[in-house]
Amino acid sequence: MKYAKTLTDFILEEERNFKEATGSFSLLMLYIEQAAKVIASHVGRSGLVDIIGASGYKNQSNDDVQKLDIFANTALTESIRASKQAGLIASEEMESALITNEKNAKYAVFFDPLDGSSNIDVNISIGTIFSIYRMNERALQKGIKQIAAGYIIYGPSIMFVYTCENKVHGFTYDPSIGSFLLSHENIRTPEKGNIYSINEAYYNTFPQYIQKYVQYAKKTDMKLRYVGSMVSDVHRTLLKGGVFMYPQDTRSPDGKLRLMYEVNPMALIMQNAGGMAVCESSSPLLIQPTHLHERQPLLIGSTQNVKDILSFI
Ligand code: AHM
Ligand code: MG
Repeated sequence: MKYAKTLTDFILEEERNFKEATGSFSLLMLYIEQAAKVIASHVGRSGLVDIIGASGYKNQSNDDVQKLDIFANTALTESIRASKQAGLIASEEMESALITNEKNAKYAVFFDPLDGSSNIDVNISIGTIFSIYRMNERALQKGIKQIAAGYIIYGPSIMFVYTCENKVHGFTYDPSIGSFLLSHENIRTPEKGNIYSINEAYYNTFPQYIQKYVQYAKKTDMKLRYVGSMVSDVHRTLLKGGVFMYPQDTRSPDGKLRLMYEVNPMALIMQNAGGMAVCESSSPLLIQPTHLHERQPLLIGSTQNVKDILSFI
């Protein structure tokens, strides 16, 4: 039987490659992995809520179930706190950042606990996104300072994808043993793909260069795919190539996606897989965030496809 490396093995092995490693980062990652499993198990039973009722769901403290995105937020926050490695925790579901009492903690963690949560009711893939920085006097650092970022996709199979040290790896959950197994080592996104992904219903509100690109795409052999769940759309783009777009438009001049929880972690993953991400014309990773819940437009995917869009500016 072939030995399959688990995410836990992998994280610990990576740690051994760093002479100065103290184990602190690995510990944080292992607690995030644990929270991902708890969230996955709840997401997997979300359709049963009307049948078995709220009492079918208990969290670790035995409280009754909350809305799934609030549950995911609590599960991640509690798990990251329990690791004692984070000095700052912030999420799309929290009004302000949580400063923990861990004085020597080295890391700051930002996350979107359940992205695309409007898709839960109709059994469409959703995800969790996280982003890790070193603690700094400045709570909001540029995306380029992320030391790791990742997402968990709750789809037909559950995957944990993360980037650290310029590499992107994917792990698929095996429920029979309760572990994520290395299934996609060193993911490289294709240089060019034939799928574009955008909510075309907003076409009339898009900036002109996006409208021109969409018109151009329709004249090529490109296909349109849009799940409306960013983790799913970006995951497909990462593996198959192409481009995902959530531009600014006249309804939302800054776009919809949040810089700290959605745009920056995905941009780092895509960049480290050899792809490209831009806000309008430059990398979101270079933006100095001005507030926690800041939004930014995003074009992300295969380098050639992103460049094609920029050529219409
Ligand atoms: P959310 O964080 O409230 O779930 O919103 C983000 C989601 C993304 O997953 C997705 O790409 C986008 O909203 C879809 O928005 P729209 O319905 O405008 O196309
Ligand atoms: Mg979100």
